[in-house]
Amino acid sequence: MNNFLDLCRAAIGAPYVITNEADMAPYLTDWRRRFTGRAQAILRPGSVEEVAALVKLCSEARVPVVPQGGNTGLVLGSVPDDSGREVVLSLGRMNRIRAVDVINNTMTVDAGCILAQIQNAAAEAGRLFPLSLGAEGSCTIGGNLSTNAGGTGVLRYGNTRELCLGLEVVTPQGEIWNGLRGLRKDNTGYDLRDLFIGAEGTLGIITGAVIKLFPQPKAQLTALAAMQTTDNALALLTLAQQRCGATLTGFELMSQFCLELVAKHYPQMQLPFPQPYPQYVLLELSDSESEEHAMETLESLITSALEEDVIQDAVVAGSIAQSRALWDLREHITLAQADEGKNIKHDVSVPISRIGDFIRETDASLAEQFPGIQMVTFGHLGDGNLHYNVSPPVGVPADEFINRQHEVNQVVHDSVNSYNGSISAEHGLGALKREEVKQYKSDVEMRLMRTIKQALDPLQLMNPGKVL
Ligand code: FAD
Ligand code: 2HG
Ligand code: ZN
Repeated sequence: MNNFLDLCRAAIGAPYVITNEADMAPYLTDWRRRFTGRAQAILRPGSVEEVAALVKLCSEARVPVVPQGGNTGLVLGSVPDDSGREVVLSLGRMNRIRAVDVINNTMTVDAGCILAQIQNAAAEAGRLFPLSLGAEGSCTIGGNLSTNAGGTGVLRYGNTRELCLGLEVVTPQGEIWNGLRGLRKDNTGYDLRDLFIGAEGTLGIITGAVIKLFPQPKAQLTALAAMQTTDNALALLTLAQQRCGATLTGFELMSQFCLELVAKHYPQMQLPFPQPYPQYVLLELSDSESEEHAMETLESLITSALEEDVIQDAVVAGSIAQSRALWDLREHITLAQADEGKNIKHDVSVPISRIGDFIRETDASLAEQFPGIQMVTFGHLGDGNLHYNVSPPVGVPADEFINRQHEVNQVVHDSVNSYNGSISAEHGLGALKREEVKQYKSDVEMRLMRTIKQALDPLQLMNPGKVL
């Protein structure tokens, strides 16, 4: 027996080596339906030892490997190319919560655990795992770590990198590195964990992690505030940070156009205001004292913001259902824009203080060069991270518009660069932004990244064509 796929079958069991077209299909197309690749097979190992065995076989046969979690990535990182040579290694079967330590405030998990499953396990243990994003019902912690995902709690709890204390990784040679340490302090040399976090599967396969847990807040309140401009939204952020300190756990910006898209595609979701306003901010407060304390803080913030003319109107959710309804508006923007048709995404960050200027200047340049272009601007304002997305002008076919993606990106990303910002704040580079990033990183930075890749993966078998 020396056929590569037969060896894979022997290593993990024939049912877990998928080669038939219909069963492979969901693994080959990305979430945005921008690309469909081909693969020799989808491999579905059930343990770290099986991952290691498969990676060794891939290394011996020189078969490139594309690690995949929930396949919710937005930058073409989790799907194979169209050569048909690659295999997709899906972590989906590795979905065990391995241990919970409530005194150390840590949880040890398999990389294939779905984020929502981890949030629920933390809640059952009386703790909070604060990573939260629209795809949480299907993305995996391995994918979150590999993209260093952001989400809506970064303002208070940091990116996924900040939520991870230890990793277990299968190296490109098929060795197992057990770095599952639940330590807050460990200065014993280079931080290998931080190399694998955000590497988008190009340096190895994350198979397990020790993640941080937090106390559950006593009360969580959500409010939606309406305002005229993004400068008003920034003024509200400063006010909220002064008044609420660490209790401010969410601060999300959305334009009226974003919410119109949501209302168009999800008519059951309605805006709670009698009239439209140009901008909205969704605020979340998490209070460790009491519901009353949280409500007092929030109401006093809103009263001051109204008095100072920073905001024009606001609603505070009076129940969990109302809070969910407000968050649903925010979390359906991506879905509504996808329902509307193909679009161009820009996941950018600039210093928070410059966001108003960035939007004004870049909106004007785009409007001049692409008349009628429709801006779908929203995002994690508290982190300086905008989803500065664009949809085609009315009447222009999506494919025609997408053909001009390069020109549109150039305008947006040059502007981001002039503000010393980043062209990928939280989604990663994948295959989509791999070439573009070279324009904005120095030769030294690119060379250091290539040196690391070469040292860890000299055969270039781990997710080739992604990131670098
Ligand atoms: P995949 O899509 O399967 O993979 C993503 C990348 O990680 C690929 O390069 C893949 O090769 C690699 N990878 C996956 N698993 C492993 C592993 N175990 N070891 C090594 N490499 C691996 N992202 C945000 O940051 N913030 C958001 O708010 C956010 N909201 C979203 C909302 C929606 C509706 C959608 C569809 C996506 C959103 N995303 C967001 C993007 C996406 O959900 C995240 O990037 C998520 O972390 C990807 O997880 P996944 O398991 O689906 O990974
Ligand atoms: C979000 O914040 C995600 O909702 C997706 O990062 C953003 O649709 C997007 O561009
Ligand atoms: Zn986001």
